[in-house]
Amino acid sequence: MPSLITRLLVSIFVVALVSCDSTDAFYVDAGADQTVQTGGAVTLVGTADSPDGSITSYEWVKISGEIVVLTGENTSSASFTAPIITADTVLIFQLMVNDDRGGRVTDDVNVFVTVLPPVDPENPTDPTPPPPNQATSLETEPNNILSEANSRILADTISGQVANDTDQDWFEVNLVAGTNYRIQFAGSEGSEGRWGVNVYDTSSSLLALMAVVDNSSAVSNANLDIGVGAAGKYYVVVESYNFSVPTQPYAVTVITSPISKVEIETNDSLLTADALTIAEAITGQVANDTDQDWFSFSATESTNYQILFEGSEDISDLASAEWNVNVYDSSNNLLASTPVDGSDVASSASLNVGIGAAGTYYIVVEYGPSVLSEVPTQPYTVTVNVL
Ligand SMILES: [Ca+2]
Ligand SMILES: [Ca+2]
Ligand SMILES: [Ca+2]
Ligand SMILES: [Ca+2]
Repeated sequence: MPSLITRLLVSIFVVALVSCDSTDAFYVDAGADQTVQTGGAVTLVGTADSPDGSITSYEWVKISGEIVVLTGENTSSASFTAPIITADTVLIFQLMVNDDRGGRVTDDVNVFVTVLPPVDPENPTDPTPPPPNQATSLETEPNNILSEANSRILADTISGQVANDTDQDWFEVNLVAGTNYRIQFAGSEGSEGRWGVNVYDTSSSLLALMAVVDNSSAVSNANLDIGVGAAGKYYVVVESYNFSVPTQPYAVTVITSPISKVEIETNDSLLTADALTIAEAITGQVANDTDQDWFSFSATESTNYQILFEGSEDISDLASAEWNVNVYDSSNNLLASTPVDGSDVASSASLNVGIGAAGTYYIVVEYGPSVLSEVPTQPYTVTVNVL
């Protein structure tokens, strides 16, 4: 018969083995790291297993980051609303799980909170907004004037509807200088209705306009890229375009643009011209019949340059729009000019200019008024190349 001490040692060894087993197989996983937009809903889902015992408690604790209110923190799945932030941040949560054998395991998870919507890493160049029925928020009427603007567009995809030819839907957005923004618009009309998507500053000056025409049954996505010269409040306004009232909902949101060069309004004079880099396209838009878009480039002596303009208005009956593309020297002398008819699917124009003296030269894009032509409603690009 084993001595008492031997029996005691064996018992301790067995207990140690069980304890060891229990801890080895007992695991918890707090889930994959997540990225959400400020104000978004977050659900943390943990998984845990104690093969030799049963789980007695879950506890989610935030161990780093802004204050949040957790619900379900004593269950396997906790949720909270991401804090409202002005700069990207990270929250770190820990899930602690106990079992009835005295085991305890923990795991951490990071939640990255971003000011702007996260860009799909699989498709970083052309993020597509969700269709209107998947919008995260609804417009709140009345939102028909600047002072009634809805204010959550930067945090949400908003779904709205243009009720009649006088309904304007105003959405306020805080933008900063130095960042390019993309207004993503989605709507499926399948008829003659069309939307006008406008950007205004706080003085109600129109900075950009895009008409969205959709005569197909498919969702029509349209992007309007803008840059602003000063930080502050700006307004995205959706309305019917040219009295063609759409009947279906639309979705609109604002994200950071994947385009590196976008015109910065107001750029309506030589002194406020946007600087171009040779061989790098810039995207712009002629907002109305008085909008001029000035772009400057540095030319070297005795060099020939190509000014390449690309734009198309070939959408429904808006095809009669026309641009003028002009080249000036720094004394405002017109060196070259061409109209661009937007009626072709791929409308483009190429102006070749020989530069005698080194200096700063200017390209000006504007509405080309001629018989029957209308103000363009679609974006264009301009590129200066060395010939
Ligand atoms: Ca509305
Ligand atoms: Ca409205
Ligand atoms: Ca413009
Ligand atoms: Ca302009």
